[in-house]
Amino acid sequence: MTSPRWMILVCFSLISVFGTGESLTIIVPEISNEQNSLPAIIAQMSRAIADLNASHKKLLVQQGRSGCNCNPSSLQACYSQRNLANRRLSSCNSQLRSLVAQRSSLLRQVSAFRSQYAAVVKQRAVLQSRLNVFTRYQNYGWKYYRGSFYYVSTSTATWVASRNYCTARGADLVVINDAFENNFTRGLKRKAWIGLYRSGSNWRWVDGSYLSSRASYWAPREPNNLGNREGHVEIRLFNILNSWNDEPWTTANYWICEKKV
Ligand SMILES: *[C@@H]1O[C@H](CO)[C@@H](O)[C@H](O)[C@H]1NC(C)=O
Ligand SMILES: *[C@@H]1O[C@H](CO)[C@@H](O)[C@H](O)[C@H]1NC(C)=O
Ligand SMILES: [Ca+2]
Ligand SMILES: [Ca+2]
Repeated sequence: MTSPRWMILVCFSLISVFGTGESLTIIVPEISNEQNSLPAIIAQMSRAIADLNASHKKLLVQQGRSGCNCNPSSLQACYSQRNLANRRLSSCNSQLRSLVAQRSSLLRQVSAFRSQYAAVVKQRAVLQSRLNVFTRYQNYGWKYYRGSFYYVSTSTATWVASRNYCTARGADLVVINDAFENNFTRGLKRKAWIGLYRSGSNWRWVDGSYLSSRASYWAPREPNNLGNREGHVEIRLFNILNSWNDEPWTTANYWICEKKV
């Protein structure tokens, strides 16, 4: 988690407003370590800008005056006083501009920080809920492999009862998405139900997707729909890559659940 570093480095910028002993102290706050004090920094900065603005106005008035009552005999002194006033005015001006720029840059940083912070909070919640799911299935004793937890049953049941077991635990019968997952599930070495069934003239997975020809692993001469009764799929020949068979749903098989995490 980034925590922008803010610090109230207090920089006393002494701006002498006028030659005759009058001076103005303006506190210019700068960035440092304490994010908490950001609103305070911005308030201080606004005050400093107001102060500077006020002295700017004084200078303008003073400059106008110094142009007036010039006695021709001391014209030289009058000019130099006026030049001095001009220089002070322009220095005051540039400090004012720089303070205003600093303040808006600070405001931009604050808003960037706020949105970063909100994003981090959101991410944290997502991570926390994923972690909860991980912990839950790990505690059930399910096996983790490439983004899912798997359960292989220790008893046998029909396809429908097997599926009910999985859905009651927030999971479903396994959906075999690729060759890795096919190898993994047959590696469990059980004649087991998977989440594939006949839907009209198609084969469909329990997640609603249709069987893709790129990732189907039918055993030789399957699916054969023997006796026109075979609408559900088991891993049968788990020792070979192409291991699936269609089978009547009432057969008692082991089963494999999958929970994506
Ligand atoms: C300075 O004050 C005037 C009014 O007194 C205001 O219009 C102006 O915006 C101020 N300038 C800054 C930079 O705050
Ligand atoms: C799956 O196992 C077969 C051997 O049974 C192997 O030829 C193939 O490369 C494996 N596929 C993957 C993606 O591991
Ligand atoms: Ca899967
Ligand atoms: Ca068959």
